[in-house]
Amino acid sequence: MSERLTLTDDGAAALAAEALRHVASGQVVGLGTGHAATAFVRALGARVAAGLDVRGVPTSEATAALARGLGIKLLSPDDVETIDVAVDGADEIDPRADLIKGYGGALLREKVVATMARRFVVLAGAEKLVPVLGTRGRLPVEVVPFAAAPCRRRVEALGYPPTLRASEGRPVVTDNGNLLLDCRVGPLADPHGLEAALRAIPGLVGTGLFLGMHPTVLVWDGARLRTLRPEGRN
Ligand code: A5P
Repeated sequence: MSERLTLTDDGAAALAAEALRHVASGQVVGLGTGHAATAFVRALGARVAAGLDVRGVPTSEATAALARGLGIKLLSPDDVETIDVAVDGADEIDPRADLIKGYGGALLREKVVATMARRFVVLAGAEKLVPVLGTRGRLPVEVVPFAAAPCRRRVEALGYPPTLRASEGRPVVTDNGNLLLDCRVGPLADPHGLEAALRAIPGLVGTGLFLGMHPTVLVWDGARLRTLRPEGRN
């Protein structure tokens, strides 16, 4: 997959417009994080300004601030039992529509919201499609600060050298007050096994593997939009 291809603002807007077709008045909507999700939140905000009645459950403080500014009323996972539809981006999408997420750092809240949703809609440029998860070489995981060092050692021992995510010389702190390890991976032969192994590490509270969630994946290929037909699903 070419790293040169990136989702243009026009592509993101086209994906966002299509995702809006999955939203109805009165619904609770999960609001993702990142470029594509931001385009959706902006499009949803325009609809809300025109009278659409929805509540949003944001996956990050950045998305919450954006949505609030657009007049979208917000709820937290505490307030609702289910979310009608969640809309988010992804960093890798395999042919079964399993995902890697978290390059933007919001993986834990994103997974909470996605798993609460009756329908999960993923918006992505075609550059995010990979033959096998891990192809882009990076899997983010979230760890509590107290356990950062042992988590690093345990992840390294599994064979996935981790790098503490930093920005301007300081560790990146998530909206949950945690730290991020970017694990160096290759194409993953057994993502479910890796998920189980990682989640067994005390202090590791989330991974960027989004497996078996059966999202509806909308893909922008630079000229047109299509819905992914996942392998193994009717
Ligand atoms: C945020 O943590 C991520 O999971 C994003 O959803 C993902 O990185 C996709 O973002 P873009 O739409 O910005 O590529």
